[in-house]
Amino acid sequence: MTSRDTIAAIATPPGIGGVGLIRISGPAAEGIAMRLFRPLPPAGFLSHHLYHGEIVSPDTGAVLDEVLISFLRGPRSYTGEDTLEISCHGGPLILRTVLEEVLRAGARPAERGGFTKRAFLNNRLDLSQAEAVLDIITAQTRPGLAAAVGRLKGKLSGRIEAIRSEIIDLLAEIEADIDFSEDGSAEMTTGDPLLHIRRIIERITALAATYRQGRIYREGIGVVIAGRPNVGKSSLLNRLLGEKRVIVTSIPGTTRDLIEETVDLGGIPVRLTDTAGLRPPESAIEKEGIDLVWERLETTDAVLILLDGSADLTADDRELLARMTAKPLLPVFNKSDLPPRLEEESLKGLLREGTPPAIRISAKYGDGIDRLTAALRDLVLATPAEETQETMIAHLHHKTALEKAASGLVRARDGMSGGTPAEFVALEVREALDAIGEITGRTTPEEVLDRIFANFCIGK
Ligand SMILES: Nc1nc2c(ncn2[C@@H]2O[C@H](COP(=O)(O)OP(=O)(O)OP(=O)(O)O)[C@@H](O)[C@H]2O)c(=O)[nH]1
Ligand SMILES: [Mg+2]
Repeated sequence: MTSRDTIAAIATPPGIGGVGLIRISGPAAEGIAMRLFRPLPPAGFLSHHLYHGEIVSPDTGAVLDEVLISFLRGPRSYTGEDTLEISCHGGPLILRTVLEEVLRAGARPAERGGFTKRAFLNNRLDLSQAEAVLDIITAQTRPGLAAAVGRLKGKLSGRIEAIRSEIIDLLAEIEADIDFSEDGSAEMTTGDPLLHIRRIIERITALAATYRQGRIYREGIGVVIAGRPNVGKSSLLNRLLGEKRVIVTSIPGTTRDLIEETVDLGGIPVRLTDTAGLRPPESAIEKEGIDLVWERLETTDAVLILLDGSADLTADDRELLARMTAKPLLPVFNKSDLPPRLEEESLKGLLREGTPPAIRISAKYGDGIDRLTAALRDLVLATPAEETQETMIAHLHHKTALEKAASGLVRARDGMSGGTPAEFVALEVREALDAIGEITGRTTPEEVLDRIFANFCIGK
């Protein structure tokens, strides 16, 4: 596919910067350069060369900016089309003015993800790779970034294509049987295809199971630090951040607002929220703060319950523990530098089964923080570090497509062993094939494509 129209957008973020980039893709790209750029190279623009000059308004002759431009002749460009890139000075007014001239010269404003969508439609990238572009831009940690780069390089596509080609082989086996039995000469041979289908189902299920991990690496997870006043919640947030972000005092009830900061815990972006200490409030302000905590505890992914390890459990501690029944919890005993009063035993009967053992730390002096971050990581990931998958799916619609494919194949398998005619078995297998194709974009409906590219920024 080559587009008939030409799109243009500012590709750098809004604001002031050293350089601002305007990107133009489509058949008018070269004409726009001819119209706006001076001095024109005598032999025209060579592809993949850099030209230094000015953008001049064709109407007024006014010089708008001194720029560097490059013209990339399709298909050797990101979108696969003729592409013009204008590097201007990075000021919002300059960029807007030059973009307006570009639009007047024959381009239209690009929609979100317009360039990447063209790259996809022109087969420069498959859909999972196009999505990886967005994942790279929004990655928050190194492992998340590495996984996204792997997807852009085609690691996921490779696995999907391998599964697809196995399904195609399977379909061929089944359809060969259909042809065969039309002669009336043979019944369907179920031995081989059945084994084959089981193996494919296993591979699909294994890939679908990487979603939880992939999503956590991509989006991160929310953890609320909760506890009664003065147990050291704010001290812990500061410790995990490595800076004095929040006020710490010995006065109970110091923190009033929810304070959210993202930390990188072993590669997972964790949004940590420091909260007001939970107790019967002593003022209207404190009550507001505490109401916010209970609300946030409803929606968070996991809770770090902080207890003062140098004191006995109080009624406020018990109330918090009693109300925390539904979320993954990590109990933490703070102030390990002081003589201990709390023991694991103290929590007996107060925690849900499966809650990990308490970690002893000193937020003030830093003891036990490594063990705490490891335990938090295990809590949110629920898988040990060494089991991290190389290829992870990170988008819900990937998981849905894989599950759809697996259930089609399960129906085919059951049909096959139950003696269903091969034509019907083949139909189920075809459905599975279509579902798998949605991941790489072979069979993805237009509205799903639109939804995916709408998440991109303009200019990408
Ligand atoms: N000895 C000791 N003191 C600590 C430790 N962590 C925090 N503290 C002290 O405990 C007091 C309260 O600390 P904060 O971090 O403000 O406690 P908080 O839970 O945020 O309190 P609120 O905001 O009132 O709910 C301060 O005086 C801290 O210095 C620790 O590990 N050891
Ligand atoms: Mg505090």
